[in-house]
Amino acid sequence: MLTLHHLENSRSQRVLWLLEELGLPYEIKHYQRDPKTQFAPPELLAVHPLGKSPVVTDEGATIAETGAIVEYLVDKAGGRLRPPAGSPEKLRWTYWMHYAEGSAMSPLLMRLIFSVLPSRSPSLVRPLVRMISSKAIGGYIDPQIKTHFDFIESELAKSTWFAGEDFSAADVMMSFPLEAAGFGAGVHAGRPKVKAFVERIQARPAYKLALEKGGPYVYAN
Ligand SMILES: N[C@@H](CCC(=O)N[C@@H](CS)C(=O)NCC(=O)O)C(=O)O
Repeated sequence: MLTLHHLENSRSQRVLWLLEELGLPYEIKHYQRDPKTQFAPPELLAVHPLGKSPVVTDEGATIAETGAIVEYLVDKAGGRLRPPAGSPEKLRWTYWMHYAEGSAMSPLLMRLIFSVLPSRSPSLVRPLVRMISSKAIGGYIDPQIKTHFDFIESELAKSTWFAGEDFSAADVMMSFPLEAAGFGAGVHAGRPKVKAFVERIQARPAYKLALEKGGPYVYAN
C-alpha cells in the first residue's frame, strides 16, 4: 500500500489532496513538528536522509520532493490531471509544476526566516538583528514577492486554472505557495484572481476530505 509520510502544517497537505483527487488507495503516517523549533521529528530521517515531508513510499521505492511525488502519482493514475503530451496546456503545466518550488517558494521562505530571526536571537543582539531583518524584508524580499505575485495574478487572468481551462496537478503544486503567501505575506489583498483561486481550491470536495484526514494545516485559514 502506498504510504504518505505526512508532516502536520506542511507542503505534504497538497499531496494528500492530490491522492484524494486521483482516488488512489493510500495510507497516512502522521508526524508532528517539534513545538519549540517547528522542525520535523527525527523519525522522518529514517524514511529519507533529508528528514523532510512529503515523502511517499510505494512498492519498495521512496519518493521525495513534492514535484517528483506529484508526477509519480499522476503516472500511477494513468496520466489524469495532466494535459495531453504536445499540447500548449502541457507546456504550461510543466512550467507551473517547476515554478511552485523552484521560484515561488524562495522569497516566501526567506521572509519566514527573517521574520522569526529577531525573536530567536540572543537579547543582546536582538535590536541589531531586527534592524537587519527589517531591511532584508523591506528592501529585497517583499519587492520579490510583489513581482512574483503580480505575475501570478496576471497569469490567472488568462485562464481559470494554471495550465488552462481544466483543473490539473499544476494547480495542486501551486496551491501551497498561494496559501502560504496569504498566511504570512498577506498577498491576497488587491489580487482578486489569486484570492479566488485559493477559495476555489478550498471548496473542492477532495480538498476538504484531505483536510479532515491530514490534521493541522494553518494555511487553509
Ligand atoms: N522542496 C521540498 C521541500 C520539503 C520541505 O522543506 N518540507 C518541509 C515542510 S513544508 C519540512 O519538512 N520541514 C521540516 C524541517 O525542515 O525540519 C518539497 O517540495 O518537497
